[in-house]
Amino acid sequence: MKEEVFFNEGKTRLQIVMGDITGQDTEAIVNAANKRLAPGGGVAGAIHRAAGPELWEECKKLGGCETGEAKISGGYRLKAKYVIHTVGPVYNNTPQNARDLENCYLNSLNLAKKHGIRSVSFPAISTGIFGYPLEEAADISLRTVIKFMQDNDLPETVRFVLFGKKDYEVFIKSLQKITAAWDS
Ligand code: AR6
Repeated sequence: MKEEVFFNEGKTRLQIVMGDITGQDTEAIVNAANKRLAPGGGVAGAIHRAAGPELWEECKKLGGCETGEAKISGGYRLKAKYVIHTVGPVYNNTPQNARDLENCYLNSLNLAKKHGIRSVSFPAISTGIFGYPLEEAADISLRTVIKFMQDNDLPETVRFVLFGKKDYEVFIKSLQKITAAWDS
């Protein structure tokens, strides 16, 4: 698997990889869910298929999830012990979209921290069916995660898993832009 490790301060590190999130060996994977936490399409459908029907059985009991918030469940047949479900914003080009997207990452990371989770994989939340432009989403997602990792010891590893070469390259470019601004 292609891997770019960029941020390595103390114990924390950020990885950007190309691949399928359902096969990741991090302790938790994050699901780009809908408010009912139902299987649906996209990455949510893939996670539910790979985890098995027990995941939906548990999700039914979690009481849904609002935009920007996060809930945690078991991982069942996944390698990951936990699934963190977060609901991204449906893109409509308002400032609230960015705040909601940021909150998805912050609430997911805080939940991981609270459960002592050391490694977590994220998909590019909202950039599929919910229509968030990838470049904008990459910038917000990376900045939010980097800031969190600078301020917290857990999770130690955060992995972005991009589904295809184009998305992977957008994230790498976005990261280069962010780090270049630090150096200048
Ligand atoms: N691994 C990693 N990334 C994936 C995978 C995978 N297996 N499959 C898709 N992606 P989306 P959203 C990427 O549409 O935009 C669902 O039906 C995909 O290429 O899954 O937040 C839910 O139930 C894209 O870059 O999530 C909601 O109703 C990213 O994951 C709604 O879609 C997110 O795409 C959520 O929409």
